[in-house]
Amino acid sequence: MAEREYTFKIVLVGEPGVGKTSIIRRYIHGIFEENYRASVGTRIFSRELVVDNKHVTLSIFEIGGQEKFRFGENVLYKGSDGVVIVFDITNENSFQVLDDWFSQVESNLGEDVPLILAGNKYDLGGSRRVQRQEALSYTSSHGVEYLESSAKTGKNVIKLFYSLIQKIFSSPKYGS
Ligand SMILES: Nc1nc2c(ncn2[C@@H]2O[C@H](COP(=O)(O)OP(=O)(O)OP(=O)(O)O)[C@@H](O)[C@H]2O)c(=O)[nH]1
Ligand SMILES: [Mg+2]
Repeated sequence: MAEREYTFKIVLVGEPGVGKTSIIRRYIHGIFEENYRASVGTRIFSRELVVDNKHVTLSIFEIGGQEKFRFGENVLYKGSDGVVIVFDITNENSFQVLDDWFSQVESNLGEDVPLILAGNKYDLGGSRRVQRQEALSYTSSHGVEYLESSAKTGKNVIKLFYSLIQKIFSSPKYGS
């Protein structure tokens, strides 16, 4: 019997410079670049993988920091199956404004959208400004999973997408 194929849209959101593009680039191409170029406009990345014997095609979008200031609906969220909110563990502000990102996600996709919070730049632990414990208590109050990642070393990058896909499969929409 032919296996069903799934196509999921995933968006990464968060403040400028936290590493959204770098996480995607690491995941899709297995590379890392030190140079920072702010993302302008929309680029869609795609990757196929198998999760728990299911064929999945991911379309991955990034919503940049400037999008936060657009009120109401943001068309980029439309049809998203899952979200990664990213902050930078060396940048306190990127953590402090997470409420804004959570409410933007919620107003566009509802409360129950599969979601993971990523504390990125784990490799820069010496400059850490946000303690793991703080982030964990923040996420437990929102009922979401927290992972620390590094686009530079690759730590938890595959796991981030894998866990999110598993959450999508166990969400009411796909209900397995
Ligand atoms: N050391 C380290 N640097 C990182 C990591 N992730 C991203 N960076 C660096 O941080 C800077 C910003 O990364 P981007 O991936 O462009 O950030 P972004 O979130 O896409 O930023 P915008 O597109 O402006 O919203 C770049 O110089 C990256 O090289 C990481 O895990 N570790
Ligand atoms: Mg970017």
